Amino acid sequence: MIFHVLTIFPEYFRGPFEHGVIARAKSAGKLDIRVHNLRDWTGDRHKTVDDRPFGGGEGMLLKPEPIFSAVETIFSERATGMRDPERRVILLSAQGRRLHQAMARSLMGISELLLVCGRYEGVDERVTEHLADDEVTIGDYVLSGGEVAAAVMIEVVARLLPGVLGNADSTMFESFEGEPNVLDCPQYTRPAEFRGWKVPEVLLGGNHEQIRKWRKQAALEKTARLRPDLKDGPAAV
Ligand code: 9D3
Repeated sequence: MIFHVLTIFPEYFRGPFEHGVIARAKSAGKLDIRVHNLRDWTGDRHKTVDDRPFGGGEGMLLKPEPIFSAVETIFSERATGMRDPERRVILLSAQGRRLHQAMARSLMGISELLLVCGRYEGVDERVTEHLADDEVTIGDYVLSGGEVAAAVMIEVVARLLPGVLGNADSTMFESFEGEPNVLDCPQYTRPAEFRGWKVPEVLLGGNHEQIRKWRKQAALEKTARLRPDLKDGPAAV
C-alpha cells in the first residue's frame, strides 16, 4: 500500500516511520510512504499556501489552488475528472468524521491513500466539496494541523496490512483486535508483589475457568469506569 502525505512540514515525517513495525514494513516493501511539500505546487515567489477567509474572521486558511495542483499531479486521473476508487484522498481537519478502527479497516484494501494535512484555521471548503473523498479528524481536541493526524492514520492502517505485524492474512485481523466495545482486562507480570501491591491471587493459580471469569469481570468494570461511552456500541462508520 502506498501512502502519500501532502504537507507544508515534510520534515516532520522524517521521525515517526523510522522505528518499529512501520520501518520494517517499509524495508520489506509492504508499504511506501511518499511525503510531498505543498509549497512545490505554489506559483508565486513567496510560495504562498494560505490566505484570509472571505467574510472576515481570525487566522488564515489553506488556499485551494496548490492543493488541487498537487493532488491532480500525484493522482493524475483527477486532472481529467476521473476518480480511481483505488486511489483515495482524505483531508485531515478538525471538522471531519472521527477516525476509528472500522474506518481504518475499510481503508486497508485500497492501493494508494493520499492524506492532505490541514493547517492554520482550516482549509478552503472547495477542497472538501470537490477534491477530497472524505474529511477525517483523529479526535475531539485541538491540534495545530493534520501532520500528527496523518502519522496516526498511517500507523493505524499500516499495522493492519498483511505481513506488517506478522499478520499472515486478512482473516487474522479480528483476533488481533480483541473483544469489541470492551477494554482489555488489567494485566500483570512479575514480580507477584511490587512495593507491597499484590497481583490478584486468582491469576497466580492455575484455574483457567476462574481466571477467564475474573478477566471478563475486571474488563467490564474498567470499561464502565473509564469508557462508559463504549456501552453504546462502536463509533458509527
Ligand atoms: C475556532 C476553532 N478553531 C481553532 C481552535 C478550530 C480549529 C481549526 C484548525 C482547530 C484545529 C485546527 C487545526 N487542526 C487540524 O488541522 C486537524 C485536527 C485537529 O485539530 N484535531 C484532531 N484531528 C485533526 S486532523 C487535522
